[in-house]
Amino acid sequence: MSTETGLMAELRRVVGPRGFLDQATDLEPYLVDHRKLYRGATSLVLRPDSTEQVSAIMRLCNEARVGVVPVGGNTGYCGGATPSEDGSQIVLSLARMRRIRSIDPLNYTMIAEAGCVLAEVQAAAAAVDRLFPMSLGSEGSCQLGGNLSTNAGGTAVLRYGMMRDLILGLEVVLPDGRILDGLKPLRKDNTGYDLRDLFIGAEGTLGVITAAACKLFSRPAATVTAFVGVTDPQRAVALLSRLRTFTGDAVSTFELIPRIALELVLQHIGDTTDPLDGAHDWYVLLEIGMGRHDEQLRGAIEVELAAAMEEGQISDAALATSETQREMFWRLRETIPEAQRHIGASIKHDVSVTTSELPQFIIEACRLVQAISPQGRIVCYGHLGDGNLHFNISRPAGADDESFLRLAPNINRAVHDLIARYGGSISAEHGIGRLKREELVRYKHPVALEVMRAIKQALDPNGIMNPGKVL
Ligand code: 2HG
Ligand code: ZN
Repeated sequence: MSTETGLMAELRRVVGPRGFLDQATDLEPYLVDHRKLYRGATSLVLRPDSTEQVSAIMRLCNEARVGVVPVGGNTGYCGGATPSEDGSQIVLSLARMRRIRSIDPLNYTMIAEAGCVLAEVQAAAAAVDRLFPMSLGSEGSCQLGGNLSTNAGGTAVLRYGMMRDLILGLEVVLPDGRILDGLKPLRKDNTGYDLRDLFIGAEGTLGVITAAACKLFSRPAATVTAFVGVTDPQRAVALLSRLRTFTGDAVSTFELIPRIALELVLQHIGDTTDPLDGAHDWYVLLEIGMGRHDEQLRGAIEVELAAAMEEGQISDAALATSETQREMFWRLRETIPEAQRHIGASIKHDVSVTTSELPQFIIEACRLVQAISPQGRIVCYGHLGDGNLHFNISRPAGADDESFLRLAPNINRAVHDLIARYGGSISAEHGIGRLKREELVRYKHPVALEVMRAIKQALDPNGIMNPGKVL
């Protein structure tokens, strides 16, 4: 930062004292990523409260060639929002831009700013009897802008899609400060290249998303939540297909959970009990929501699950009978990452294959990992309905974190090479950030990489937008 003093003074003028953090204690929370994989350095965090301020910041930083790292709730898994170690980059927090600018229940749309916490967006939709269906473990702290920039997935993708599918238009500040106003809440707008999709999933490397026109949906009048025991993932896949057909695609959640994950949760997380008698090798947490026949929905699902049991497709099932029980079922799934942290270091993979091939993938991946770490504890769970697995391995009981983590490169290579053979993805929902930059080069099609680099060069020729991430 050669012109640091002058630039600092100008930036302070733009955002005012409330938006200008330069004291060590204030900077600290922005230096470490959620998984504590990276520790960066910075001398400045800016917290603008309007798009115009973001625009002025970007213009100044572009002129001074200073890197800018946008951050939302800092709950990402790949270090995408952590500044570099050399202290040369500025952090840009959108947390003060948290207005719901407008809601149109008849058009089923809402315009919200990037700093809105996801739970606030959900609540604003609910207040007008609508649903914003994006739902994930960190929804109480993650922000809309981060969800957009990482194209978040979560637990309702099966029915409603990923973040990309939930957005109609964006307002983006480009690296040179120009404002790209694409905030039209239109379902049809066939006027050339889809610029919106460039910024979703770009992890802040092409511009700063400041607001979004979000799609809303009808709230299901009735919801059935079930916890099901199955002998293997193959049967779980068959059950999903059965219930999708039976409900006319009203299954919103279909999460696969192995016995070991349930045991970890029961052991380490409070207010949890096993909903089923006896142990099962695998479980499914599923949710079905419907608008009509609500009084009959529960009965119909019960009958269908009983038939599935009769035919040996499932081993047991419990339906939540109250909101409290429903929350407990969800806790059994959502606290798996937290429960896994209790047993030491883990090596994580966020992979996807087709749902139909997922059971075979699990078998082969387990075999490969066991050859490298025979005692490693495989905790493989996730969004079966999306073909997305969190294929995580915890260190062997009694082993030390460090020696286990030394196996990470070998294990990553084995799992990702297998994924490549399946034509799957090495990052289904967590993005690339810094963590998977080299993996992206190895596995992404070379022509796709060339196009990505050309887009980056066209929009950010000075390379100031979240430098060192994704590409
Ligand atoms: C989940 O589905 C998250 O719970 C986190 O994507 C996955 O911790 C993980 O590996
Ligand atoms: Zn997940």
